Amino acid sequence: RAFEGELRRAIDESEFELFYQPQVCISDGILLGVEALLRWRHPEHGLLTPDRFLSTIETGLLASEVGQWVMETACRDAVEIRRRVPDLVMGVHLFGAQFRTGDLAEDVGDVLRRTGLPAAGLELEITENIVLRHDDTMLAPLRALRKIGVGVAFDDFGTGFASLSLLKRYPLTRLKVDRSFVRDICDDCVDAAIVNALVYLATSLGVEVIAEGVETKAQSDLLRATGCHVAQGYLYGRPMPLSKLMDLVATKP
Ligand code: G
Ligand code: G
Ligand code: NA
Repeated sequence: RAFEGELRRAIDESEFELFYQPQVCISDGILLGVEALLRWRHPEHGLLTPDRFLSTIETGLLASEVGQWVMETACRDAVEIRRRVPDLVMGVHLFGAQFRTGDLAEDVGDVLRRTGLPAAGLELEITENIVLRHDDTMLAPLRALRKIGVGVAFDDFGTGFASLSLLKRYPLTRLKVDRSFVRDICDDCVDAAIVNALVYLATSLGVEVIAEGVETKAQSDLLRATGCHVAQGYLYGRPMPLSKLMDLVATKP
C-alpha cells in the first residue's frame, strides 16, 4: 500500500496536521462548529488529503496512534477556538481501530480532562462503513460517551444501504446529509425530496441535521426552506489550518 512504510516517520516527525471546516447556522452565518480533517504534509509529495492515505492508516498497525493524535490535537485546538467562539463543537472522525483497542469512552474522557474541553464541545463522526465493519461492538462505547455528553454524528448519511436501521440502533445526536444529495438539490426533484425527508426524519427523532457540501446561495436557501438550519461547504469555508480559522473568528464581531 502507498506510504505504508512511512507512517511511523510521519507520526514521529509531526507530518500530520488537522484542517478545520466551518459549520454554520444557515440563517445568520454564525459559526457553530468545525469538522477536523486530517492532512499529511509529506516531505516529497506535499500536502496530501485523506483519499491518498486513509486506507493505509486504517489497515495498518498505527491507526489507534494516529486516531489518538487526532483526538488530542482537535480537542486542544477546540479549547483555543472556544476562547473566541464559546459554544463551538469540534467534530472528530474515528478510526475503527479506536473501537478495537482499549476503552474508547475512557480514552476520550482522558483527553477531555487533559485538554479541558467540555464533553458538549466534542462530537464524534462515524460512518456506515465503520459501523458495519464493527457491528455492535461500537454500541457500548458510544452509549458511554453519550452519557457523559459527547455528541455522535452519522456522516455521509443516506449513501449506505443500512442508514435507516443504524439510525434505529445507534445513539445519534446528528445526521450529516451527504453532499451527493445536496449537489443537485435545486434541479433534481428526487434529491430535493430525499433531503426533505431526511430533515423531517431527523427532526421527528429529535436528532439535529447538517447539510454537507453546500456551495451556492440557492442551495442554502432551499435547505433553509426545508427546515435544515445548519450547513457546511465551500460557500461558508473550505477546510483550513487552525491559524486561518483563528484569523477568521478574530475578525467576526
Ligand atoms: O478532507 P477530506 O474532505 O478529503 O476528507 C475526506 C474524508 O476522510 C472525511 O469525510 C472522513 O471520512 C475522512 N477523514 C478525514 N479526516 C479524518 C480523520 O482525522 N480520521 C479519520 N478516521 N477519518 C478522517
Ligand atoms: O463527509 P466527509 O467528512 O468525508 O467530507 C469531507 C470532504 O468533503 C473533504 O474532503 C472536503 O474537502 C469535502 N468538501 C467539503 N465541503 C465541500 C463542498 O462544498 N463541495 C465539495 N465538492 N466538497 C466539499
Ligand atoms: Na460526509
